[in-house]
Amino acid sequence: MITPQFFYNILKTNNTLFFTGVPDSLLKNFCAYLTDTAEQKNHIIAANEGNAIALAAGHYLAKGTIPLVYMQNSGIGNTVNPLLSLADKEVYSTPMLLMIGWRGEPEVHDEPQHIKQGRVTTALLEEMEIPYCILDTDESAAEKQIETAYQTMKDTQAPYAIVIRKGTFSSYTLKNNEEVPGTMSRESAIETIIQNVPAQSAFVSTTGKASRELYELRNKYNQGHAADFLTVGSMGHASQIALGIALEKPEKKIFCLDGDGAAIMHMGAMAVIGTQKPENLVHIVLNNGAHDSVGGQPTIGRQIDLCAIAKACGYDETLSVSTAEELKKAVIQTADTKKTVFIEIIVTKGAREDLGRPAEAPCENKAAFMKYLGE
Ligand SMILES: Cc1ncc(C[n+]2csc(CCOP(=O)(O)OP(=O)(O)O)c2C)c(N)n1
Repeated sequence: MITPQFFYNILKTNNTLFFTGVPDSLLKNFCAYLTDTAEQKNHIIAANEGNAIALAAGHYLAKGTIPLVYMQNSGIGNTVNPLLSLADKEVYSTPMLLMIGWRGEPEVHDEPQHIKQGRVTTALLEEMEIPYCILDTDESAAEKQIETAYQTMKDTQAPYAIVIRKGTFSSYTLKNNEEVPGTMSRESAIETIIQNVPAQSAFVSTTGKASRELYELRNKYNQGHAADFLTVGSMGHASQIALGIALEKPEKKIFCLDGDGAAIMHMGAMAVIGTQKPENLVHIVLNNGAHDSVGGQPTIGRQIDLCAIAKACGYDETLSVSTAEELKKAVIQTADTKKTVFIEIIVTKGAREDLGRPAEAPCENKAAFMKYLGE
């Protein structure tokens, strides 16, 4: 195993002093070390991975030193355009070190949404003509690989990727673990919601633990899972899935259970919802100020006014709640309103240790959900 400190020090020796990206569970020990060690202004958690490439490019333009961009492999899709335009050697030729967590590595057990992404990860890099290595877990071998990475970037003036397997970094516990105020847990908020929505409502839930909690709560209340589309991948897109359904099924209330990290990742979606104004869509953001599902790294969710953003985008009604009573009232009210509603729920970080995962495959979820929508 490699210590996060060892990896960080080699980057520092090579004058990499600016770090940006979107967190990943496989990189959480390194990201935690980064949060504790790098100057705050030199470590920026980006809204999405494509933005991280652009931020890194801006840093390079201004400073001329090679930045690091970290991401889960599921974020590669968000980077393809800026990598092939902004960074590519046939366009602006911008060197940057990419650090990619390899979920779904072949032969390593993982969740359904990671299997294909994991299988094609290195092939995607090859197609984009981005040289890469798979980081060795032996420190001296890893050091040589990183030297090769920097030498290649000097020669090509273009990106180089380091692919990180599960278990590559030794554990590191974040010291600067900022408290995020709140009283209600995400799971209890979801429980309050599903107990108070109108009959025949449908749900689209976001990537990560929110969907797992919704799934477990349906089991707890013997409600079945047909009313829920669990967006296991496609982070940041749940609200547009919900919009697509809401426009087609005006007689059904559609609830989107979003995360703050996910909503911020593709925030333009809110502008489209606010201008389409479906009268049956309730967009709920469970705001814990964190990327809780991949290690609790901070988001800017608590530093911005999500309700004001929704209002400015054209949502008819917006409100922020932080207690179960307020939430219950807000959800019950949606039954009779013919409006586009936005609800921010202030929730705490963290989840149950024994949180399960859906037993059905995504395609089974889709088939049952489509049948439910058709009824
Ligand atoms: C494009 C993409 N980037 C990164 C990830 C990894 N990822 C999965 S869940 C998650 C955090 C989501 O944060 P938020 O929406 O705030 O929900 P929370 O986990 O806090 O409930 C991340 C970064 C991903 N699945 N897809």
